[in-house]
Amino acid sequence: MAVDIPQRPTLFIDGEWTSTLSGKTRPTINPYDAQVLTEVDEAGPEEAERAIASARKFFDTSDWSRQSCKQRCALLSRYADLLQEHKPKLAQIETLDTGKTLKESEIDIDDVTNVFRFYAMEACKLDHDKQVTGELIPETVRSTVVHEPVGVCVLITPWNYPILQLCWKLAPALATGNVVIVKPSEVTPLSTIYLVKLLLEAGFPPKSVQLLTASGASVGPTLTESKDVDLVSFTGGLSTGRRIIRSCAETIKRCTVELGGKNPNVVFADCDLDLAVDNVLTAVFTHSGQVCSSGARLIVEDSIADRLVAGVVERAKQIRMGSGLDPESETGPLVSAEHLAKVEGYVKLAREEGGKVLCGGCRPDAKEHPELAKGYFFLPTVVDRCNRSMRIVQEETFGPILTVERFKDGDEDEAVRLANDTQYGLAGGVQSKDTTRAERVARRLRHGTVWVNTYGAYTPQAEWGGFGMSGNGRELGSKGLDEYVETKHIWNETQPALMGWFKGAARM
Ligand code: TXE
Repeated sequence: MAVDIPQRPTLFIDGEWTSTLSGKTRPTINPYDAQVLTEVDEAGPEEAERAIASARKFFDTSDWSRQSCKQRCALLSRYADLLQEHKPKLAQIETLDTGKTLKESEIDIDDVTNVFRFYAMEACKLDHDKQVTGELIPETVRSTVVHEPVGVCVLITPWNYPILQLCWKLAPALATGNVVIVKPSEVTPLSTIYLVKLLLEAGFPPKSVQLLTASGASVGPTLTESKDVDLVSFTGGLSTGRRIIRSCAETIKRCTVELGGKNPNVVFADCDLDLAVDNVLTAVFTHSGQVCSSGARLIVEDSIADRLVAGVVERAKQIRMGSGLDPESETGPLVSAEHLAKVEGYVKLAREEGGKVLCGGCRPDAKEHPELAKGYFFLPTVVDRCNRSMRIVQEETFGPILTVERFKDGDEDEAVRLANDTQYGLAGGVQSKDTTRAERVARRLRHGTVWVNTYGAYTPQAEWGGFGMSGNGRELGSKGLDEYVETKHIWNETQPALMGWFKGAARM
């Protein structure tokens, strides 16, 4: 199948595909071989201003936000069908741009198809106004709670799951009648361009969506500071998240952020060892560790630690790396040269801090694997002898690096203490055959999602998001919809009378 890589113009503003006035472009690179896939338009503040103005006008003057949910949700369902129809092409584009395997790209598309279908149903629940009745409401009053869209929503997404992260925001935002300005990562913009084209094909009004391909630095401040933007939903790194929250504070705009994690995977001695090894591998090495919920911290009970770690190392060495398009590949490269340098830096740091690298820790050998030499590959890495004082344990490396910490036999409290001893709180795992204990520990973890005897699954019906510095707000589930909804109370006095509060009050 010929790959349909989106071509310029790649900005979608005021209902039209367009390029920048300056003619500025940016290459997008295939991380498998460092070749340029294509050039996309690089928007600047001027294009961001135009997109905001168009979105604002459309939200304020069109009937889009006043349509019945049924009408909008028909579009969502149509979109879900289109995602499936275009899955082969869309998956190829995602794989070329991010380096992830085709299988992972396809799973992402299936997952977000379900997210669109879920919100097509869920949003309709908000179409019914809530009548407030009871002894606190006078009989003459009609008290109604109604739901409205928030308005102009800026959706800023990262490079690790471009399709998935965008659709988690797009589906609830559009289902509830908002207007969106989409800003994908400059590292992986291609699937987002394709997704916007499919929105138009599904029949969403052209001005309900605007697309800016650009770096965060060139359009970010214009988008997040604007008084005409009502909401920013951001997924990305901690330092950018902080900057965005500060910038949104000026206009008190709604702002939800998902900022990654440093996620513990707690393994008790009574686990099924083969299952635990498998879960630890899946948790940390899927998509080369470029996953916000990656189980990068192994916290293991002393008596089985050596056996478990040996099993993980043995299997980590066998992970087949390669082109995401090759069905034999189990994992692909890191996303960029810059990110590879960051991951390499963390392994160097780990060694300096006293960690013992048991496998990986470098790029694949170029003589042994010449086919991997041009790409940004990094071997699955296990670092033993780690503790909480080390930066490799505290900071998100976002690479295929597993750190190993041990806790005393039988000391559940210590396991929980270690697992919660992080500035983040996005996700975690518990591996134990004792399901009562596993459930108890899961409830004690200060993390937004906890997997027991598995790792990584999610469902559109259940909320996703973090405690602590992993962010605020939630995506997915009914709370994921609430982020995009304003709630209004209408108190309607049907038999008005003088209130008589001020003595001077009288009929004129
Ligand atoms: O992310 P950024 P980067 C983590 C991971 C990674 C680190 C840095 O640890 O190594 O973050 O990655 C846009 N105003 N995560 O630098 O900068 C940017 O263009 C508005 C975790 O790539 O956070 C992109 O679209 N937007 C994460 C998006 O923010 C701005 C997934 C994310 O980029 C902006 C990816 C600004 N001032 C990385 N500056 C997760 N939570 O899953 C940048 N952007």
